[in-house]
Amino acid sequence: MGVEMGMSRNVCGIVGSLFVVGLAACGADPSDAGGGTSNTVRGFVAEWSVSVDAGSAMAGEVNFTIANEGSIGHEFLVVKTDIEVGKIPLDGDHFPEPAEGLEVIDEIGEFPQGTTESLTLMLEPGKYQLVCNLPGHYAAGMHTGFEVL
Ligand SMILES: [Cu+2]
Repeated sequence: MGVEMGMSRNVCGIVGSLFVVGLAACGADPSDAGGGTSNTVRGFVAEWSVSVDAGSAMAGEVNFTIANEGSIGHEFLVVKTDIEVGKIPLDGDHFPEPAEGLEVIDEIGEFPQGTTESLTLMLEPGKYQLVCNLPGHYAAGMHTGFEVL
């Protein structure tokens, strides 16, 4: 799975979350799972984005395999929150953990560029954000929405 594919899938996922029709259209094309539902999620972190190849998963065990495609270290947090994507209130250059209105389910701690890490979690239904909360990184765009159905 290439980087460029992951990026396009992420865009599709955002559209799909806004429009049910878009979600169906994305799911219909087997070459583009963006916006689709999968409990085996692949993606990458880089400056300055978090991108995954599925927009949602079914409640239960979800595996995230995340490559650091950037040129510096990043982390990968799975945050359960109803706060709008990208709008978690910051305290300085990052958001506090814990904080009101969000729950950090688990994380891949900072891992080096060029490496891939995996994280398997039991997730309950709800809205999530997949983010990097290193200083300045969330504000720079390292966040994407994810939903557990
Ligand atoms: Cu980062």
